[in-house]
Amino acid sequence: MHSLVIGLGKTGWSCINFLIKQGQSVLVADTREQPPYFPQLQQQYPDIRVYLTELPLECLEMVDQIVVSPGVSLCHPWLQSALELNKPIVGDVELFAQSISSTQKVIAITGSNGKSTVTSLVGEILQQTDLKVKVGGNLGTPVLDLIATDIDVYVLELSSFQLETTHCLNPMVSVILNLSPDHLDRYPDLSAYQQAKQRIYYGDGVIVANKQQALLLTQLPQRSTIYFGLEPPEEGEWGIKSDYLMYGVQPILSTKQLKLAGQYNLENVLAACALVTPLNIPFTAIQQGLSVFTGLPHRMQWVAEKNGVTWYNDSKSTNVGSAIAGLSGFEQRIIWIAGGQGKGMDFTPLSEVVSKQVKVALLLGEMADTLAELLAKDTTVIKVRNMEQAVITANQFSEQGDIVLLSPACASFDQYQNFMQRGEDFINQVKKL
Ligand code: UMA
Ligand code: ADP
Repeated sequence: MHSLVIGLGKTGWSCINFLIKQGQSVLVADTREQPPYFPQLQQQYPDIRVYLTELPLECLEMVDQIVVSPGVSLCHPWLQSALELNKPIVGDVELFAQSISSTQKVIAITGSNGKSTVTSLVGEILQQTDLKVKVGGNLGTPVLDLIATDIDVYVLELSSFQLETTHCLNPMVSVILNLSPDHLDRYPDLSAYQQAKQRIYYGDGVIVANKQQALLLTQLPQRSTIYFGLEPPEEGEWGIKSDYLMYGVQPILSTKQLKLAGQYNLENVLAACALVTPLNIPFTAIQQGLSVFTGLPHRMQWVAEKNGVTWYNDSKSTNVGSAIAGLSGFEQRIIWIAGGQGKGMDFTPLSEVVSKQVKVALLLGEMADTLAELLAKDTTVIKVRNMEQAVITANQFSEQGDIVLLSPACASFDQYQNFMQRGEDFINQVKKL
């Protein structure tokens, strides 16, 4: 079998290692001049042919399958040519699905926001049991690097990009947490983005569904479904009643014992509970897991309190929906740092919450002008050059009782390598004050 791996980032590198171990012959291509794993490839596999920026058609003709990384759109001319040649196109998650044993279970999580939080929460809950568990996917560790024979359950965060090239993953249980516009630079419209996410329902496993998400509810397959929502639940559902997390009529945990703040995190917690339900684990494991989980860095992370002003890093807020959720979570006035790469999103839905909550908007990156023009009617807007200037300006404007929140509503790639680097920059600038 000859495979062409397209993309030499984290995923591509995991695919190359996996395919070589399987005894396959591999070619590699990347549209970039200097892809991240090029040095490792040259060192470990000096004989593998690599095509950078250009790919001759003969390469596509000569291989049996294309293994494409999530960062490369299926609309890219290389993939379009592959489709014309009827070459099978798969992603790393498909290779994973074909390789794991039928006794190994998969919990699959997608959605526009909350994926990483829910994936980690499910992992934390299952750590409290005897099950052998691995957690990864879009969260950071490529799925192929998780595979081991002794694993009982894989907990996978899956992006729409990964799902597009996945054909036979049959999760024991899967969820689309929520849907709001994102990645509209890759999809023609919201519906196409949703269709990519719907692929998570493939197979015959249990579905977990969010009762708050009307659009998603209309497109659920007719199968065994566990619902969750913020109201008191019906039998077999997860919900909230009088500040208690409930499974049907059974109280499980007081919400006061949760270390995660914000209404949207209650939804995340309920989703995690619903996802582990088919495993029939003891409720004590759920209680323990939920009460020790303090959240992930760069998601509404407390950074500092100075002169009565509290600073939060929500750098992972990379779309309009997550920024609205973040801003709505506070009663105090917010000095808001936002901007970055816009991914084709419509930012107008921000206006309402910005006019209510935001005292000053400090705008940076590629979207600074667009956001400033849109939001000038709703609040005071100031364009800033970089994070340092954003933090210094936020400090000047802040008064006792205010919140300073980095919740960019945009991707970071115009100024940073990723959202983590952006969050670290923010934290360091705050420390410098
Ligand atoms: N790229 C090119 N040319 C190529 C290949 C990649 O320009 O030939 C660019 C992409 O457009 C992208 C970047 O390189 O900007 C990285 O793409 P990649 O496919 O090489 O990414 P990996 O390093 O393999 O990381 C991917 C996920 N990245 C993306 O989907 C963009 C990581 O999710 C994931 O953790 C990792 O696989 C392991 O599964 C990151 C992400 O931003 C966190 N995901 C998006 C999101 O959450 O919104 C979907
Ligand atoms: P994802 O992996 O889908 O990006 P994360 O758990 O990393 O999700 O959270 C990213 C950001 O989205 C958080 O920083 C927060 O602002 C917001 N968020 C988290 N959960 C939700 C949710 N259930 N609904 C809306 N926004 C959310």
